[in-house]
Amino acid sequence: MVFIHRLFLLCSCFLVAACLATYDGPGQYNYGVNARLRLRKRQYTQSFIVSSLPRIDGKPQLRVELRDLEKDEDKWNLYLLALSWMQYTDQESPFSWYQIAGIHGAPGLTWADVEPVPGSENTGYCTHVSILFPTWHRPYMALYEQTLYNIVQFIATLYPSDQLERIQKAADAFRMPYWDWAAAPPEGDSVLPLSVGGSPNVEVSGPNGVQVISNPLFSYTFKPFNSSTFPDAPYNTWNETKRAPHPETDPGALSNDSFVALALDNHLPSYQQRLYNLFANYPDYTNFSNEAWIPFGDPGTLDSIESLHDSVHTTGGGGWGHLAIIAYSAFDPLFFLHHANVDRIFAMWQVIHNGSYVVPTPAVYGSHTTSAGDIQDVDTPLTPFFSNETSFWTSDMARDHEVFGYTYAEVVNKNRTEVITAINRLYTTYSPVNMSINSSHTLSSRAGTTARDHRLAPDHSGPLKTKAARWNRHTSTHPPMDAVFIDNTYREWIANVQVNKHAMNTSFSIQIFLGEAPSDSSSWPMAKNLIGTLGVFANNGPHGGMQQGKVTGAIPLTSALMSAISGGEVASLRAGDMEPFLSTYLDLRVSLLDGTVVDATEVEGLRVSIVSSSVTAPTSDDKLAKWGAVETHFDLFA
Ligand SMILES: *[C@@H]1O[C@H](CO)[C@@H](O)[C@H](O)[C@H]1NC(C)=O
Ligand SMILES: *[C@@H]1O[C@H](CO)[C@@H](O)[C@H](O)[C@H]1NC(C)=O
Ligand SMILES: *[C@@H]1O[C@H](CO)[C@@H](O)[C@H](O)[C@H]1NC(C)=O
Ligand SMILES: *[C@@H]1O[C@H](CO)[C@@H](O)[C@H](O)[C@H]1NC(C)=O
Ligand SMILES: *[C@@H]1O[C@H](CO)[C@@H](O)[C@H](O)[C@H]1NC(C)=O
Ligand SMILES: *[C@@H]1O[C@H](CO)[C@@H](O)[C@H](O)[C@H]1NC(C)=O
Ligand SMILES: *[C@@H]1O[C@H](CO)[C@@H](O)[C@H](O)[C@H]1NC(C)=O
Ligand SMILES: *[C@@H]1O[C@H](CO)[C@@H](O)[C@H](O)[C@H]1NC(C)=O
Ligand SMILES: *[C@@H]1O[C@H](CO)[C@@H](O)[C@H](O)[C@H]1NC(C)=O
Ligand SMILES: *[C@@H]1O[C@H](CO)[C@@H](O)[C@H](O)[C@H]1NC(C)=O
Ligand SMILES: [Cu+2]
Repeated sequence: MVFIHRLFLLCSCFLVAACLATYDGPGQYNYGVNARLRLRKRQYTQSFIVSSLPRIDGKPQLRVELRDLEKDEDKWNLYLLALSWMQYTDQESPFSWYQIAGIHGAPGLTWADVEPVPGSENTGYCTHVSILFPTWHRPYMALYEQTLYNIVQFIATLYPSDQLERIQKAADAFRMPYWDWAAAPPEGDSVLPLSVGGSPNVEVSGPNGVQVISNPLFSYTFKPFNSSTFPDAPYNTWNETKRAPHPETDPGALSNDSFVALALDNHLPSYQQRLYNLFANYPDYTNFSNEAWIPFGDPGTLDSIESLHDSVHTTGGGGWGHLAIIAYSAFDPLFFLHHANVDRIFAMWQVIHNGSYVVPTPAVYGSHTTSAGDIQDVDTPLTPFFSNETSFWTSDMARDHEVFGYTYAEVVNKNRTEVITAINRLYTTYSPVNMSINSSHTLSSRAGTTARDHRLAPDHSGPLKTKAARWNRHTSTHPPMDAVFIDNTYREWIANVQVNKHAMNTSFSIQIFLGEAPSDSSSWPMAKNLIGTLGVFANNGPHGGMQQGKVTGAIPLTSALMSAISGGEVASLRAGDMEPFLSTYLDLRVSLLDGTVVDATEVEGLRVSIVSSSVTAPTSDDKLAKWGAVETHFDLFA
C-alpha cells in the first residue's frame, strides 16, 4: 500500500463541474450567475482523512430520523441540495457520489490510492460476513457525512445576506439522517418515507429561490453510465438506480416504490421482533455483529444485525433493484439512510452491552485489501478510511461513535436504563412485551401514544399511503393474556435458518407463511399470511471457492402466532398447542428476487429449524425481556 499526503483541491473538478452542470438542463439546482462567480473564486478542499465534524459548544450533533429532518426546513433544503450536488459532481472526483458509493462494491475502484491485494482488483472494500461488519461501515458513513457536510457549508455561503446567519446555524448542526425501518411509522405513513419513494422530482428552496430538481433520494443517475460498472444484465443497461423495477429486465424499466413500501410495511412486525431480540438476547458482539455461521453455536443467537440488515436490503430493492445486490447497493440513496440506522442500532447495542466487542476472527470473504482467512481484530485497518495522513481508522478507534462528531438522541448522555426504555417504546409494537408492560401500567402514564390505536388493520388502498400492519393483522382484538402469559413469561417462537450465502449465485429470499403461500410468487412480499422473509444478500455471479460460506439468520414467528391466537386458530403460545399447529401450517418457500420459485432441495446448505424459548417479559419499560434456554422442536427443512 502507498501512503501519501493527500489534500485535494476540488475547485477544478468538484466545483466547476457542479456549477457548470447547471447549464446542462433540468435536474440540478440553478444557483444563478452570482453564485457561480463567487464559487469560482473560492478554493474548496477536502482531504481523504475522515475526521471529526466540528462540535458545537463541545457537543456532537444529532443524526435524526429522515422524517424529523424533513420538519426542519433549512436543514432539509440543505440536505437535498447537498445530495444533489454530490450526485452531479464529476465522477472523476473521489468525493463524487459515484466514487464514494463505489468504495463499497462495484466497480472495484481504488480509492485514495489504497491498493488492492492481488486477486481483489474487482472487489469493493466492504466487509460482510465479518466481525468488522458494524465497525467498517461506521467510518464509511462518516466519510459520506463529512462530504455532505462540506458541501452544505459551501451552499450555505451562497444564500442572500439576510438569510446567512440563520442558514449557517443550520449548516453547522447538519448531520446525515437515518431511516428507521423498524419503528412503526407515523399514522398514515409507510415505512418507506414519501420523500424517498414518492416522486422522482422534488421542490427545494435554495439560495436562488424555490426550484424543482430531480429528487436525489429517489434514485442516483450515473453521469454518464459506463456499462462496465455493472457487468451483468439488466444492470449494464440501466443508467440510474431502481427499486422494484418493472418490467424487470427492460432497459427502460421504471421503479415502483409503492411495491417496496407495501413490502416493507408487511415486514415491519418481523423486522421489529428481530431487532428487539438482538437487543435483548445477544450480549455477545460476535453473535450480534455478523451472520457468519458459528459451528455448534447457541440456537438462540443465529440472527445478527448483519442478517437483519440483509433482509432490509433485499426487500428495499423490491426484487431486482440495486439495493438488493451487495456490489450495486451503495449507489441507491436509500443505502446510506439504511446504514446510518444500522450504525445507530449498533450504538444503542453498545450502551447496553458495552463490555463485548471485536475479537480476532478469520475473514470468511476477501475485500479489496484483505483475503479470506485473514485474521481480523480491533486493530485491522478499516480501509480506505484514513484517520491521519498515514494510518487508517480501526475498530478500536471507532468504538465510540462520538469521535466523528455525531450522535443519536437514543444514546447521547444516556445510561443503559434510558436506552432500554427507548427500545421498549420503539420496538415492541408487535410483541407480548408491549402487553406485559401495558398491563402493569396505568393508562394515564401512556397518554400521548393513543393516536396510534386506530392503526389496527393494513390499508392497501393506495400507493405510499399504506398503514403499517400491526401484530394483530387479521383481527383487531388482542389475544387474551392467559393465552400468552403464565405470570410474566411467554414462549417466543423462532425459525432458525442456515444456508450457503452463494447458493443461488445471486441474492434470494427464504419465506415462511402461515398456511399455504399464494400461488402468485410476485405477491409474496405483501401476502397477508407471510410471517417473514430472510433475505440472503449476495452478489451476482458464481463465487468460486467461496461458495461454501454459510450464513445464519432467524425469522421470528411470535407476532404472527399471536394473530393466530386472536383469530381463534390456535389456543395459546404454549408448546403443547404450538408444536402440532406449526408442523401442520408452516409453509417454507424460496425464491429469487425476480420471483422465480426455487425448490428448497436445490438450495445448498439450507436448514430451517423451529425453536422456542421461555421469555420473561418486563413489567416496566426500563428492563428488557429475559430469555431462558432455547429448545429445538423440529426441522421444517433439513
Ligand atoms: C468504462 O470503464 C472501463 C473500465 O473501467 C474503461 O476501460 C472504459 O474506458 C470506460 N469507458 C468509457 C466510455 O469511459
Ligand atoms: C437513461 O436511459 C433511459 C432509457 O434507456 C433514456 O431514456 C435516458 O435518456 C437515459 N438518461 C440519461 C441521463 O442518460
Ligand atoms: C406497483 O406495485 C403495486 C403493488 O404490487 C401494484 O399494485 C402496482 O400495479 C405496481 N405499479 C406498476 C406501475 O406496476
Ligand atoms: C454466542 O452466543 C452464545 C450463547 O449466548 C455463546 O455461548 C457464545 O459464546 C457466543 N459467542 C460465540 C462466538 O459463539
Ligand atoms: C461500560 O460501562 C461501564 C459502566 O457504565 C463503564 O464503567 C465502562 O467504562 C464502559 N466501558 C466502555 C468500554 O465503554
Ligand atoms: C497517525 O495515527 C497513528 C495511529 O493513531 C499514530 O501512531 C501516528 O503517529 C499518526 N501519524 C501522524 C503523522 O500523526
Ligand atoms: C439513568 O438516568 C436516569 C435519568 O437521568 C436516572 O434517573 C437513573 O438513575 C440512571 N440510572 C442509572 C442506573 O444510572
Ligand atoms: C407499545 O406499542 C405502542 C404502539 O406502537 C407504543 O406506542 C408503545 O410505546 C409501546 N411500548 C410500550 C412499552 O407501551
Ligand atoms: C399499549 O399501550 C399503548 C398506549 O396506550 C397502546 O398504543 C398500545 O396499543 C398498547 N398495546 C397493547 C398490546 O395493548
Ligand atoms: C453457481 O455457479 C457455480 C459455478 O459456476 C455452478 O457450479 C453452480 O451450479 C451455480 N449454482 C446455481 C444454483 O446456479
Ligand atoms: Cu448494507
